[in-house]
Amino acid sequence: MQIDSKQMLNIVLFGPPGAGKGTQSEKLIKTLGLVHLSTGDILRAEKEAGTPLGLKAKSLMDQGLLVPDEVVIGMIESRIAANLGAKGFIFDGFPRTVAQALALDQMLATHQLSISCMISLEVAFDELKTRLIKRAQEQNRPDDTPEVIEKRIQVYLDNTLPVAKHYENQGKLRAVNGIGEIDEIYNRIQTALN
Ligand code: B4P
Repeated sequence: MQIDSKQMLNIVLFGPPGAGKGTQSEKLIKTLGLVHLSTGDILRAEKEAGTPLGLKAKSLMDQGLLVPDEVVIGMIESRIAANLGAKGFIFDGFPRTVAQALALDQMLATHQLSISCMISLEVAFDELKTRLIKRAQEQNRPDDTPEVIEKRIQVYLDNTLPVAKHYENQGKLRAVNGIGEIDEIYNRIQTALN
């Protein structure tokens, strides 16, 4: 794994919608003490607060579409700048397009930082749909309806999957089987990080 000159551990947690990025991030931040940057969580907080950004994001998110690159890039940029003394970052749900990945690499480079590795959670689409429909019943998220789930998976295939190739080309991609018990998957991630 590549650690930058400032010895920060910067992990991209990657995967399709419902792969368990948020679930595994929670465990990783506890053990590794990294700063958690989840664009999904930040956007949902903006939505709940009814900010102009949240209102703009709401209709896109509820349709399963991506929020514009410049919006999410700006959100991440300010949070990196505010946490330069941290042990490192977990980027959860970001980058979701190649343009976001290029922007992330560039903004880290301006602080002499870089991505250490990308953990890609691999989960079959049937399992993703089952998980998200279950979450819809538990949490009532408007983007977890069957039609919107189909759209989110299509957006993932069209726009997000090429991001894995971007980090594979840099020798940073680690694929992890994302099916099984949550602790079992977490152990696989730890093995991949070691
Ligand atoms: P996110 O919040 O990133 O949502 P996600 O992909 O659905 O979630 P995740 O993979 O984290 O799944 P989770 O752990 O919750 O994005 C939501 C929306 O925000 C996007 O559609 C987009 O509109 C917008 N957005 C976010 N980032 C953006 C960006 N960078 N650019 C543009 N737009 C952006 O797990 C899902 C469910 O599975 C949970 O219920 C969990 O309990 C369950 N689960 C987890 N692991 C399991 C396991 N091992 N077995 C069984 N169930 C499991």
